[in-house]
Amino acid sequence: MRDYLPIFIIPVLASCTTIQSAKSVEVSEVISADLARADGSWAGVATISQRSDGAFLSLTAEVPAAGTYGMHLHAVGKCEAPDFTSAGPHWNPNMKQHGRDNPMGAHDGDLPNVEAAADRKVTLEYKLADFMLSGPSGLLYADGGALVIHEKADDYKTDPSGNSGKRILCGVFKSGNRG
Ligand SMILES: [Cu+2]
Ligand SMILES: [Zn+2]
Repeated sequence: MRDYLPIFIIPVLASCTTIQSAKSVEVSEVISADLARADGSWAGVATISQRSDGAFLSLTAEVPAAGTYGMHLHAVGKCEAPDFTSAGPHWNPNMKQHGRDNPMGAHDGDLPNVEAAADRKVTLEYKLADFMLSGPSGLLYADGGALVIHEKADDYKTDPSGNSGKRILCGVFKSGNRG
């Protein structure tokens, strides 16, 4: 009987490993931004979760019409309607140019375009590369940050903002569940 024992042990160990890795994703911090339109009405929410496997942005929002819209993290946590210029330029702690298709790019705040169908809803789950919340290179450093959605698609190359036009939705990121 002793000779057969290892055969039984192996599947048990394998299933324990699976359970442990599923549990090991820990969320250390979540920040959120309520998005407002130029008239001040609520248009959705964006959250950034700092997890053990990376930082993830999730978004649910309503845009004015079906279409493609540019979206960025901007450097200043201030959304003053109606033009939201108060949110400043794209978040850019590494002093790059705009756009993932720009050889001199990209800004840390450059995000993929979002698309809406006839229901005007946009949703996104996106992993942010090399993202930092705090410290001198972090989004929340000094004056915080903002998520901005623009009236047109971002062309991913034209400095400084991808020809994405006016700012139509804006939300300020602030600290949430720390710890
Ligand atoms: Cu922008
Ligand atoms: Zn940019």
